[in-house]
Order: sequence, then structure tokens, then C-alpha cells
Amino acid sequence: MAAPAILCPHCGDKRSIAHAELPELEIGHLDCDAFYASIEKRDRPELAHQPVIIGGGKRGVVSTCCYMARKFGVRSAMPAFKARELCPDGIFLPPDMAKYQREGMRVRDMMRAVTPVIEPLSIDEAFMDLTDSYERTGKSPAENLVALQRLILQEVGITVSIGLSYNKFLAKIASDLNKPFGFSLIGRAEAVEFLSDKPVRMMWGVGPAMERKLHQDGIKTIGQLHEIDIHHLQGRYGSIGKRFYHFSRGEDNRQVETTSERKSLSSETTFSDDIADSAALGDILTRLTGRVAHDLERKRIAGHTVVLKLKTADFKSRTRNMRLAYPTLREDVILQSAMTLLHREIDGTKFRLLGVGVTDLFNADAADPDDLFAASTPANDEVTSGMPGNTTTPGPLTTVSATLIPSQNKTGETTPNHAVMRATPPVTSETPAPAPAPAPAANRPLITIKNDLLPRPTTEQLRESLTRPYRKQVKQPRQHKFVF
Ligand code: TTP
Ligand code: MG
Ligand code: MG
Repeated sequence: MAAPAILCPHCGDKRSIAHAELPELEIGHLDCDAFYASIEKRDRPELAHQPVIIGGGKRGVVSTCCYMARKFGVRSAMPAFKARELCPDGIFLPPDMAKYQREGMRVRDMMRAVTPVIEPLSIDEAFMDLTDSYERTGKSPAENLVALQRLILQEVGITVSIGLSYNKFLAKIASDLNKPFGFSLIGRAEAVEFLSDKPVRMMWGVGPAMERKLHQDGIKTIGQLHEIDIHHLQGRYGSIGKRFYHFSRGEDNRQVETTSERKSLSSETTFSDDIADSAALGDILTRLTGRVAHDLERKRIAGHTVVLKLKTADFKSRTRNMRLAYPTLREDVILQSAMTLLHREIDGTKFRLLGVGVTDLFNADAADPDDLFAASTPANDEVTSGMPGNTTTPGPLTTVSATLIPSQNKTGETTPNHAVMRATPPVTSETPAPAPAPAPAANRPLITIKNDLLPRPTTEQLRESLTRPYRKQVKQPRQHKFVF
């Protein structure tokens, strides 16, 4: 039975988003919910109400699991035997990397229809710069992102979570606040207070080692960093100390960096004498690959496609690509793929130039997933000369119901301008049953959303709203609230 409509306690509106800074929040972060598991559940509706765990073969680790399985304590990177102990009735499935890659690209293409300025971080997430949202579409970034979230649900058949803020640091944190099917905003006015009790691990660049160091220094929360002088932070932690200073103030001046699919990183050499010998070419390739891997590590980027370039003695160019199962910066993975490509070309032909590189670049943070099952989908399973097409059949259409959970400040009072949308995602995707309890007040996103059960817009309407061609901005006051 549908939940009764809950209106905003403050103005009574149905389905609206309001925030004093709404027009100025222009950096979005989108992350798919339990990505691999959501795709499998979409494709196997009979598993909708089962805890689904991806990975976890004999010696494997868990890649991810659906939110229902998370209720049992199963997590990414957990050994399979542990996941089985925690969730004996779990449905364990091997990953289908090619499929996830395809679906990830579909989501990305849909994001690109909203703004060309996107920065992919991994297969299932990206930043979006929506600075020119009004100019391009006549709508606010928030409106476009909500429409995108629904369009992905309708067309791809999975839920995604979105964070919107005024910088990348906070947008990424926001997208994680209310998963699955979350939509959270963090504005300037509340950022410092919001961050004050958050763990230092939440900061970009803080891994286990830095977290340990901070803990040893008695610093557990971002709020504690806020109290420390910048010189002291720099002296103690080096350049990252300066970042801590700014992050704790909700400041981050990193731009959303578009990494075009065509951008690449490579190394090549022209020989003094032409070479046909396989071993000699192999040695050179190994050396060049070392350089590429070193550069990737230094720039903290990962390549999804390995490219081998050859020029024959009579100046004919040959370029060969191999798309990997996931982005990598690992020298051995790149070398293995490049060697495979090279050996296919060795037939006595003399070459004058050899080059190796990677293209289809990603941020390194999410490269080389820790999943032994990936070995079952080796890189050379997928050899393409271009990007994969969008050939997957869209998933079933689903309905979304939404309820309002008023947000509370740290003293437990409801804050008129900051409430939370808790959307109930479709059963075909990532919904544990019953719906998860609301996040603790301190973890709630800072947003006012008033929801109701809505008449569903048609796919055409949504698509039209996202792909509307550029038109000159008609001067109009920017709204702090919108209703949809
Ligand atoms: P995440 O976005 O980190 O996780 P998720 O989408 O499964 O769940 P969430 O709702 O919390 O975002 O990673 C995206 C995919 O990358 C994930 O579905 C599987 C893969 N992955 C691994 O293979 N190993 C890992 O350790 C992690 C974290 C992810
Ligand atoms: Mg995800
Ligand atoms: Mg992710």
C-alpha cells in the first residue's frame, strides 16, 4: 500500500527542494548504489528480495553486495568465507565486468547530456560541474540532477545517489549520506558545523596510514583539525596538512577536470635500426611500459584501454587497442595486454617505432579493484578498437515512493531549512526490506526536500528536459526552491 503523502511541515508543498544556497550549489557527485549487485538484480528480478553478493568464489573476496546483504554485515573487500558466515542464504554471483562497464558508460553518457564537464572517478561515479546549468537548460543544477536520477532509474533500471554542493570535497561526501537513492545538499552556511564531528577518514587523501597518524596525534574528527593553526598542520603533516586546514573549513578549490576519452598517456621510441625480432621488441616494450606505469602513478591516473603503436620500416602505422575489464595503473597488467597485442603483430615485419600507452583515463582512486574474480575476466577477453556501444536493453520501469524525514540539528531540533529526502527505491533495485532506518541526525544531509508520491513524468519528458539544446538565458530570478 502506498505511504500517505507527507507534505513539508514548513510550507506544505509537495515534492520540492529548497535551500537558501540552491542557486549557488553547482558541483555534483553521482555514485551508483551497490553498482554490480544492482545490475544483477535488475537482470534477475527473481533476486529482488534476496541478499545478492558479487564475487566471493573459492578464494575470492566480495566485490560488492546489495543493501539487503549489507544488513548482515557483508561489505566490499571482505573475504568470501566471512561473507558466507554472515549471510549463509546470500546469493553469490561472479562479476560480469563487461556488462558493468557497458552499463557504467550508459550512466556516464546520460550524465554527459546534463553537462559536458564531468570527471569520472571510477566505473560507477563521477563529478559534474553544473556551473552553466541555467544557461544550458534554464534549470538549476538541482533540478537537472533530480531529473537525471530518475532518468537513470527509468532507462538503466538502477538507483544512483547524488550529492550537490559548492565544491568537490563536499559533493562527494554528500552523495554518500543518504544511500541508496539519496539526494543530498551541503551549503556553505552549514558546512563547517556539518564537518565538525565527521571522522578524518572522510577527507579526500586520508587513507589508513594517515588516519592512524592523525589518531595517534589524538585527532579523530575534522572539527579538531579546524582548531589547529595552518602552520602547525603543514609542519606536522606536510603539504596534505594545508589541505586539512582548508577541508576543515569546507574549502576545496579543485576543479572538475574533464578527462576526455581521447586523452592518453604513452611512451614511444624510434629505433636506430629496424627490428623484427620478437624478444628484442618485447624488451623495449617492457621498458616503455615501465615508464608509462611510472607516469600514471605520479599523476595518479589510471587507463582503461591499453594502446600499442607500431610503425613498420616502410612507415605504415599500426595502432592496436585492448580495453581492460577495469582501469589500471599496474605495470604488470598493462604489460600483459601490450605483449598480447604485440605478439599478434609479429610476423617477420620489420618495425622502426614502438610505443605503448593507455587511454580512456580515470582518476586512480578506484582503479584495480581488489577482486580476485576479476582474474576470471582477463583483460584480453575484451578487445575493442573503440568505445562499447549502448546495446543493453533498458531495465524494467519502476516506481519510486518518497517520504519526508525532517532533519535535526545536533541538539535534536528540526531545522526549518534542512530536512532530508529519504526515497524508497524500487524493489527491482537496491532496497532492503523493510526500508532502512533513517541515518542518525548527525549524518543527515543538509537539504530541504518535501516529497509526495508523484505522477511519474514520461521518459520522453525527462529525456527532453535533459537534452534540451542550448538556448540563451532569459533573465529570470534564480529560485531558491523548485517544485517538480
Ligand atoms: P562503490 O561505488 O564503492 O560501491 P557500490 O556501488 O557497490 O556501493 P555504494 O552504494 O556504497 O556506492 O564501487 C563501485 C563498484 O566497484 C562496486 O559495485 C564493485 C566494485 N568494487 C570492487 O570490486 N571492490 C571494492 O573493494 C569496491 C569498494 C568496489
Ligand atoms: Mg557505488
Ligand atoms: Mg563508487
